[in-house]
Amino acid sequence: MSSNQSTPQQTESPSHPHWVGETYQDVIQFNYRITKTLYHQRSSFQDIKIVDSVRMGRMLLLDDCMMTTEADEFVYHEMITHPALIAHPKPESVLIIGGGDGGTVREVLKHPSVQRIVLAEIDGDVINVCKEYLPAIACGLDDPRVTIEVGDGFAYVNKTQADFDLILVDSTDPVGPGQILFSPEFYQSVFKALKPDGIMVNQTESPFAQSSELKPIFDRLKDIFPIVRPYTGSIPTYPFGFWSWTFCSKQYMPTINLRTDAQAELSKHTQYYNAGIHQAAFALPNFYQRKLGLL
Ligand code: SPD
Repeated sequence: MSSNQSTPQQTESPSHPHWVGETYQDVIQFNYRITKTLYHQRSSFQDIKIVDSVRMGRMLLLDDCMMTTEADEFVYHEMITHPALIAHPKPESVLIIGGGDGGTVREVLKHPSVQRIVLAEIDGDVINVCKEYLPAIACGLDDPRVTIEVGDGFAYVNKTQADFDLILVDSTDPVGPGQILFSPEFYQSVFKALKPDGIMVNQTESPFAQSSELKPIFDRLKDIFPIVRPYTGSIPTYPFGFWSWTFCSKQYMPTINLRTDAQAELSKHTQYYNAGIHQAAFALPNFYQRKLGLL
């Protein structure tokens, strides 16, 4: 969290001075009071902003969309990683698509069985900026087990065959450049890039998002993976504060035959994830089940 909660040093917009925010479908705004803009540049792919906020610490925004904050990043990064890593009997090789801030890498590195992590991130500027301004999140990126591939994640999985135990898709939202990472073609390539008992997890937006966004993604995943289980967690700085991921597996179920010893050891080093959260996260509220056509 920021220790500097004094007078703001820069303004962000004439209409909302000293605030940054995210607009959801032009009908809702989620705004945060900031003390300082630490970095703001356009890369070859997107607008990158790092600000220091009064309440949620430093924040990374890409194209004015909240990606991560120091205060609550642990929820997202623990939940995109640990359920699958604990459900797999021996995760050794992990591919992360996106995730240039490094938070997902940091969590995967908590698993001693993992020998190789490839991070395929399209925007090298995101990696460099996060290393400089969000070191507690990016701290694993220089680990010798990590290979960073700056380039198109879809192209990377396309040329990969049965190579990974896990593929974690830490994408932006399904608009603009991130849209391809929600396509049937991408999911098919991920399926091929996984070993015969591999697992994919992708971030799948808020259960409060419109059914027209959620159901097609769920249906596409079910067309390709035999086991598809959405799960949820609370992330205050993402729109609506309630988020989902989807566990997509060729063989292993998400809530049975877990590595409980590893889970207990891991829980000494997590802030959100534990054995109870693992099970509870896969229990879906009725409104969400209805949106997905499960009820
Ligand atoms: N609406 C925000 C979705 C962003 C998901 N990815 C965040 C990246 C954090 N590593």
